[in-house]
Amino acid sequence: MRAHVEHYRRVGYTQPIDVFSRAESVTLRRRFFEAVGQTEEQTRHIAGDLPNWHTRHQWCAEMMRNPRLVDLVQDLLDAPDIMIWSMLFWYKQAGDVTYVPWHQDGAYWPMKPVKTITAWVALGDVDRDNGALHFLPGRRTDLRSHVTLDDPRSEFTTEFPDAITGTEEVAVDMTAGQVCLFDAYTVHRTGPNRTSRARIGCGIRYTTPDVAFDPAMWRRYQPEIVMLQGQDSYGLNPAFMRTGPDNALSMS
Ligand SMILES: O=C(O)CCC(=O)C(=O)O
Repeated sequence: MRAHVEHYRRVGYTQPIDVFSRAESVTLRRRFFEAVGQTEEQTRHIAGDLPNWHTRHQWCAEMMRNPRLVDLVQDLLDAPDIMIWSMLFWYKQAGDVTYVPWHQDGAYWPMKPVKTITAWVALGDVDRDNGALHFLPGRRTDLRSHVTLDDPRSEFTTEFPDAITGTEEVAVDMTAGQVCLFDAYTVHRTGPNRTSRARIGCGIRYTTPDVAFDPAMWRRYQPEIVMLQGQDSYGLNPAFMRTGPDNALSMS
């Protein structure tokens, strides 16, 4: 078994894996700043989510279709038919005090069954000081009910119910262009950005066509599903199916 699959099956996430070259990651980062109208030198808070650019920007569609990435996702999903249902940019501008509390993604998602591999792409170097991913290692198959969290610095209003100590968690430092993959049951968080370097991550959510999304339940953003490879022989999500971006900016 490939080492990253073995690691993922044991602890719920992979070690950082080289996918995009440094040059590619520089281009992705530049495209991101162009799209949000900011520069590396002058970063600002962006209110709200940055969802589903895979159906809006050609460079994002190319990122999610990167063959090295799809190969990794296929290993973990272990299925020939793969679709992407969402892409979310996670942006922490320089000095961003907000954090993402401990959570399981699947606890928020109206999908049946709950099945997703997230590929979190580092568009720049990421470490504990600027908001790295932290995991609670362990492969889980249950979702816990999250409890209310009343903290203006938290990105979410609920969090994973169990207290987690510093000795249990693992922070994952990444270099630009690396990818960390994890599943919908894995408990994770990110801290604030205490540096003058913007931290940009892109979470690409992959699943399989046997998963049904509940159209009534989505509030913050809706799934936008694009088939990556294989076939959708289930047809469970007609309201969310898309073909791809209409914007021609490519990665180069
Ligand atoms: O990058 C972040 O700040 C949070 C990422 C996250 O929680 C996710 O992709 O599920």
